[in-house]
Amino acid sequence: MQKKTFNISKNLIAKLFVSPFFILHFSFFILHSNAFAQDRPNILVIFSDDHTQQTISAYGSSLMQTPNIDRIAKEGAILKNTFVTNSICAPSRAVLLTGKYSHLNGLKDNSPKRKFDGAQQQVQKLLSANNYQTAWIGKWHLVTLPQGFDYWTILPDQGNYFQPDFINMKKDTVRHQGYVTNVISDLSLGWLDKRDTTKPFFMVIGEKATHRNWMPAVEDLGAFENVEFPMPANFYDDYKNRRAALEQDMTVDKTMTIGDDLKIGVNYSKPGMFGRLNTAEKAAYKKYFDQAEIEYDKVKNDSAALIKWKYQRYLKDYLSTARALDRNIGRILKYLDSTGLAKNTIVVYTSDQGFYMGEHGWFDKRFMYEESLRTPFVIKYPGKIKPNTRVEDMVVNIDFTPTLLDMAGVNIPTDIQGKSFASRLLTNKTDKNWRKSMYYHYYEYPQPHKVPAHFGVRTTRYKLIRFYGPFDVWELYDLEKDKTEMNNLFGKPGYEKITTELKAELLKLVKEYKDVEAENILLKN
Ligand code: SGN
Ligand code: CA
Repeated sequence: MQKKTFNISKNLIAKLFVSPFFILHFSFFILHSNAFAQDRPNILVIFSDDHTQQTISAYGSSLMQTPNIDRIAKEGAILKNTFVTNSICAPSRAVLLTGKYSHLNGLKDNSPKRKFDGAQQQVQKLLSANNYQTAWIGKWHLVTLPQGFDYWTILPDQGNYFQPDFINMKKDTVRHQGYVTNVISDLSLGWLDKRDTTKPFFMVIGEKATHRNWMPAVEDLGAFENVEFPMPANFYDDYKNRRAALEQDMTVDKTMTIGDDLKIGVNYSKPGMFGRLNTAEKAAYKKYFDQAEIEYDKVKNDSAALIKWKYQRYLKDYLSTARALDRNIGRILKYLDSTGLAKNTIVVYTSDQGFYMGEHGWFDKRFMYEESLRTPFVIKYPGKIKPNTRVEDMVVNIDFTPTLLDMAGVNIPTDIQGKSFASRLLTNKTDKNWRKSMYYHYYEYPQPHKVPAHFGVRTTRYKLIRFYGPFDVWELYDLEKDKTEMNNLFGKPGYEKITTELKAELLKLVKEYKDVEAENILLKN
């Protein structure tokens, strides 16, 4: 009996070997793996802060044009459904470095007490071990200093928009003259110029833009002066049936300040972010914001008019910082073109998470709702990724690192929780086995912004969220019928079956990703 089985399988194997199907796939595999291993690409990741899809024209935004980000998408791929695991800065950076969820990489929130363990496995170390030269330049925000990079120079904490300080590898703090986005590009291009050209490079450019308090470069003051931005339909959300949304402290109306955020009546001689402007910058800021103050004075005693004015001012400043960001991305792309590096360099543009541009009346991020759950992701790799590739599959930021390792021909360690989507990008075919749901877990409560801790699951159609901490509540959304997540369906008649299914999916993901804290909460009720 055993012998017969062996004969059959031997026969089958022999047939398979000569089948055109096998030859095609085998030769594809050989070509594919050799292309990666022999000619390792350079990898450049431009990682911005709080830059959201709603403000990027490649994602369909009409708020502004972002020609250089769009160029990456046009020459390569745009990922339409990219999500983060924990919508906040330092945790997202830790996910990028490790390819693991916060509960495993150890960085659950932005608290300065929670230090990132740099001794752990990280993408730059894996690439270094495969002959890469590695660098991180710009915002870092992980409290402990970078480990495993050949070169780094980082902003302390959040950094400053003007005359930013940088901590260098000698641990000295050095002040640079200029606007932060320009300075970060200068330092990045400077490193590229002096790098060891015998090795491929991996560089992350950590941008400060478009983070609060949205200080534009002098040349971008007034860039959106005559524009009236449409307010999102749910700007005046009353948070009905959504206890956590009612709890938050991140509204344009109440949380956003007239002074530091909207730059009215600020003291330019006090040390701090405005005190850092040089004489010419102070004069330009004063001239521009004195004019804005005239408009403010007209509306300050009329709450309905004031909130509209705040919204317009918020967008003007945020989008102006995005303008300098996009312009600097253009500068970096031009450098790659002019040095001939472009043809063998993978360029990724992404952000640590999305952001609210007035949806639900908010700025900031944190919630598992669409605007902050999503993050932009565009990538080009000339000759390998077809121009204008559109990926609709659900990609999560744990997938970034394994994908880059895969493209570099480096083995993906089995403890990395993300999956490579390299073959999706290179073949332009949808993988039927790709994930159909994603898992999210946010922790930082109460300060700042009072968003209760929560975790949840998102499928292509539904989202189930479990808030915990100050109160235990569930939320359920049908994203097909309710794109802006205004109608919490949890507990409503007719939704019992889908709720049970989503709870089972959530428990499955929690177990798969080894999130013991969430598992214990789910098992209790
Ligand atoms: C600062 C901001 C917050 C922001 C956090 C985290 N306040 O504390 O609004 O949520 O950073 O942002 S500010 O008054 O100092 O601007 S993150 O992008 O680093 O996660
Ligand atoms: Ca951020």
